[in-house]
Amino acid sequence: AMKLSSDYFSACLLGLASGDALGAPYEGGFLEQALWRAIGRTRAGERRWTDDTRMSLDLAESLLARGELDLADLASRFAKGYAWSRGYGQGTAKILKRIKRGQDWQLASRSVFSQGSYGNGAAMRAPVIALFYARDFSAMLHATSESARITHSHPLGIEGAVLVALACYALLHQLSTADALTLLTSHCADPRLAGKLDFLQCFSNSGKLADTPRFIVGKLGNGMTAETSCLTAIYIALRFRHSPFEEMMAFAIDCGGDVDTIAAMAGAMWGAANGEKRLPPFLLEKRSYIRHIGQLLFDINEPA
Ligand code: R7I
Ligand code: MG
Ligand code: MG
Ligand code: MG
Repeated sequence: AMKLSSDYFSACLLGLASGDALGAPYEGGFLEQALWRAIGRTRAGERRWTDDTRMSLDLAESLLARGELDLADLASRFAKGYAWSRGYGQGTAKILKRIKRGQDWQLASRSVFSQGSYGNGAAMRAPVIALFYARDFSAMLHATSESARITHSHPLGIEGAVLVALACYALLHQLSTADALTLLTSHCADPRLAGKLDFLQCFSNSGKLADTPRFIVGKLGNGMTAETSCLTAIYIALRFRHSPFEEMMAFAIDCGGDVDTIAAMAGAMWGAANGEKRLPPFLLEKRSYIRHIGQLLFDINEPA
């Protein structure tokens, strides 16, 4: 089996939380940004992260406690972890409040969008599944689409999650950018996402690195939906995979829109590729706990 190291598992989760925390001040309009200036730091001065990291930790804790994906357990952890101040997506917030009140998760999951959400909420936590199933590719694919069911059963919500999990998996296993894109293309069915993947392939073949954030956003998007954010995050991670984290982050901020989530997804991929030593060491909420969870996700993959 390929050699993996716990450093890269921790870095994937820390990269996710770092992108989230560093991107959060730029999300939303004037009011949201003013609010985040007021509540975006803990009393100790650490940068707080948002729903993206909270739900990723809920998912990791559930997988580690149950040893497999257990949707009832995961739904109750998502509900317990819900807090208004983390800026959850509107649909997700409604679903989690229903579960908190005791409604069955399967009923709650269809209460907002009848087909399930096509937001990026399932994709933003998909890196955790790539880590938990780092040595079982087909289990990873299956668990990623299953894990979307509580909040994001829409085909686009699911497919965005699968592409993000695959990209994390590819970078954790140190695949080349060309091989990573081939892998993603072979698991992409939706024509809208496939069209954007074609764009990434062209970018990778041309070796062109100078495209501006404005141009990339025009091609790939910067929204809250899976369709308009997942490929943007994958592009950013592949383009900056050998560059400093701060450069990747600056580009993500310049892209605007759903910055915390695009930077969380790109940050997770970047961390999986680069390991902990290259991550910026700023004061981050629960940094050592997040590192510890990454180590546990590594340990579960170690052949006894
Ligand atoms: O996807 P989700 O959990 O979170 C998305 C964002 C991230 O940026 C987080 O950082 C947080 O800030 O929220 O939230 P959802 O509410 O499931 O989806 C996000 C948005 O996508 C919704 O609020 C809708 O505007 C839109 N959306 C839909 N609109 C119409 N019909 C998602 N699905 C639908 C739909 O089926
Ligand atoms: Mg968020
Ligand atoms: Mg938001
Ligand atoms: Mg967001």
